[in-house]
Amino acid sequence: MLIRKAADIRPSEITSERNYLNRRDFMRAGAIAGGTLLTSGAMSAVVPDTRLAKLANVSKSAHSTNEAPNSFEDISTYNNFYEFGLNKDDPFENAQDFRTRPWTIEVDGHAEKTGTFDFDDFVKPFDLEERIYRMRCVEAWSMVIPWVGISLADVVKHFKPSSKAQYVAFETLNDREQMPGVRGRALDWPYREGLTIAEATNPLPILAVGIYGNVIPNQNGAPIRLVVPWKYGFKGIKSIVKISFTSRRPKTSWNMAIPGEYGFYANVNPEVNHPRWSQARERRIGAGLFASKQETLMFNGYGEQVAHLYKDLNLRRNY
Ligand SMILES: Nc1nc2c(c(=O)[nH]1)N[C@H]1C(S)=C(S)[C@@H](COP(=O)(O)O)O[C@H]1N2
Ligand SMILES: [Mo]
Repeated sequence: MLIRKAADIRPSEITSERNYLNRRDFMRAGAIAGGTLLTSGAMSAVVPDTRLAKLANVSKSAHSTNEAPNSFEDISTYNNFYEFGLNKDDPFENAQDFRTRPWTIEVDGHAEKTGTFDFDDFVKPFDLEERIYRMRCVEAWSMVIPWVGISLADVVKHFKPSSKAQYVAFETLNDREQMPGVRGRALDWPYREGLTIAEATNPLPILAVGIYGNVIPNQNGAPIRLVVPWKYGFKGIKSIVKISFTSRRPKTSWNMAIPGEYGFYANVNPEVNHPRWSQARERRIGAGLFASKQETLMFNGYGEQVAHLYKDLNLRRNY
């Protein structure tokens, strides 16, 4: 993970690139709207990208923050998704034609229900909720994102894991043809992440399928990605194709790549600095070039809901 200079953010350039709608985009909008999750009809005025259909039956959540969400522009053009390139605007540039249908999710390991499920069938049993969460990247920037997603705890319970299932592991699609970053060796592909079963059944984590009430943009991890708001952003694995219930702690991508810098737990902690920079403060994307950094909160401000999970853990060692 690299730190980008503020000068790398170019909202003015991005705006002009977004304001086109070619024939293929139009056809894709039709194809997406045909999915069972979705309604046809008017697009939300706050979302300029007309390819992203509106999600139906989304309820509000008591877990949402009332902090102002970042703009759709910020959320969908300033991304980390190394499969599509290393610069913050690469995922926006390179993921436009990424195919997210048909899409299957394989569930395996220590659970009663396993198998390979079509994306729509996978999501259908669960309630769609809007969850407005802070996201704190380990690189010391942050955003507030109005996700739409399903409760990971509900998903885990649905597959009926056995007592052997101590962890939940996730994998991203690994497609050299569609993902230019996978042809490079920035990470050992596929991107992998994992949680303990206690973390995965906490009420906060979601599998997100939308942003701002609409289908999630490709560059944010379409069609389905993990969001764990009290952990550094890299735990939020994108474009998930596999979920495994394991008895052993799974290997996770950034821990494999640089174990001295990125741990398995990766709980947001302003008191434990990254070896190369402080984690005490963060730059809120969209706050303006002259805004001062804000203080980073323990567990990203979600301590009341999650601190109990770590009462027997040394948080300085298990960062
Ligand atoms: N598959 C995959 N998932 C990923 C990443 C990635 O490179 N590949 N980057 C992570 C990092 S470092 C962050 S901060 C978040 C960024 O999510 P966003 O672009 O939707 O804000 O995605 C995470 N999930
Ligand atoms: Mo990140």
